[in-house]
Amino acid sequence: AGAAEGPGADTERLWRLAVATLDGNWEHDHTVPSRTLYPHQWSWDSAFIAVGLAHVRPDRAWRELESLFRAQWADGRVPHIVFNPRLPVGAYFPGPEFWASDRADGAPAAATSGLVQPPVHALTAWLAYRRAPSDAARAALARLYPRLVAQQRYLATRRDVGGGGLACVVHPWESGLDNSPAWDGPMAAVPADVAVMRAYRRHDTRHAPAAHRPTDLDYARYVAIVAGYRDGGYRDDDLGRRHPFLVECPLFNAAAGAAEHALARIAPLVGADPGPHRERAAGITEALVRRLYDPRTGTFRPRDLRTGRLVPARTVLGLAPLILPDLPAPQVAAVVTEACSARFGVARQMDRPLPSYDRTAPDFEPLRYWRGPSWMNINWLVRRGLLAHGRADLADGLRRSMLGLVAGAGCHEYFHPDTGAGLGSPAFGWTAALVLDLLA
Ligand code: 9YW
Repeated sequence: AGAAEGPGADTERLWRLAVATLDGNWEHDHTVPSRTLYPHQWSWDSAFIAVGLAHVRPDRAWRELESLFRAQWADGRVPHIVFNPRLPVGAYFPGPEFWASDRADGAPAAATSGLVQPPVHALTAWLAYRRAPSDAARAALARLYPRLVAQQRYLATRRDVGGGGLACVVHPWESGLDNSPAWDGPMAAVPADVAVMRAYRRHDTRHAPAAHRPTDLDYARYVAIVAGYRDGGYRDDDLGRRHPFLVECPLFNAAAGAAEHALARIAPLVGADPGPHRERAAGITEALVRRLYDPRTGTFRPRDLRTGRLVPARTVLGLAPLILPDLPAPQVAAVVTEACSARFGVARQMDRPLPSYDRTAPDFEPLRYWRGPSWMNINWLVRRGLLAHGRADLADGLRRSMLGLVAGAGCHEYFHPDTGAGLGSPAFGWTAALVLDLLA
């Protein structure tokens, strides 16, 4: 695209498209992932979006993060959805009435979900600051710092159900990769009745083809897990005995480790001690290698705490530990090998986009959400990881592949991993934000 006008013209066109997408999704103090599919505020979306905003509207980057953290719970959890009270009842399913955060101890004034998402916020706050440092940015960082620390403390204490130094996710939604094949095993053990879903109306399938989304059985289980957690007041004590889904995820924990590295950089700017962050970062990296690395296959894979075993599926989640600057050399080499294998196809010159799942697997589904399609946020994290470990050659291949997707299809939510066709929402917040970061 744009070849006739030259690369400069194409860059200009993508830049304008991305800025227009972010502006169109801006909603008084945050950016919606999508006006149609996701009309409220989502946690890790806001984190990625802040990186893009820092390039064009730095004040909004801080408003984005601060509005999210205003909805932090007393125990430190940052909810995965903050509901916009200006929207009508029924604007999203499951909505505030289903989550009933107003009935839970320690919930904020705003209506929120009771789940979390991967803690990429400290990393992106640091990157936003570095991109546009100013007195106002430093003041915002100083206000955010104790909240970012509380977020980490929540995960390191209440969520270390396995007792091995990693946080567990209690719902596939917490992983950010809802219907990843990684969750098939753990999800199969969750009792649920598809008939329950008939009492509700799904929101996503009103705006996107059902074949591109999780199934009704997936949704029945999503809802059942939330209902149980909610009915226990979203308390985390005793989860090991009573909760049906408990998994240690390599991406989630790599994000937590990267957060400690970022907090170590932020701390001196706000008059705090970086030492404890460095120690915690080292602890998370060590625990990730010890608990989620499988030397037999040379991969990182989630651990199902209900069975004690690593899940068999090889998904893009396993590439995420590369974002840890202190990942030991043998694991770096193994992850790069996995990334460059036929499963994921990362290369200096990529012939196809990075998929979310092993493209050689028999159950690879190029259209269905996190079971094959290519996603910009994951590409962006893997690219950062490659840069952190001296693989600028591969990072550059990934960058060109990412820009090619958006040049060809626009700021879609996800992309067909063979053809690059746009899927899901056509005006998606983090896609726009991360494209700006690539272009800048
Ligand atoms: C949900 C908003 C969210 C993303 C998730 C994605 C999907 C649905 O949409 O989740 O209810 O959480 O899987 O990663 O944050 O874009």
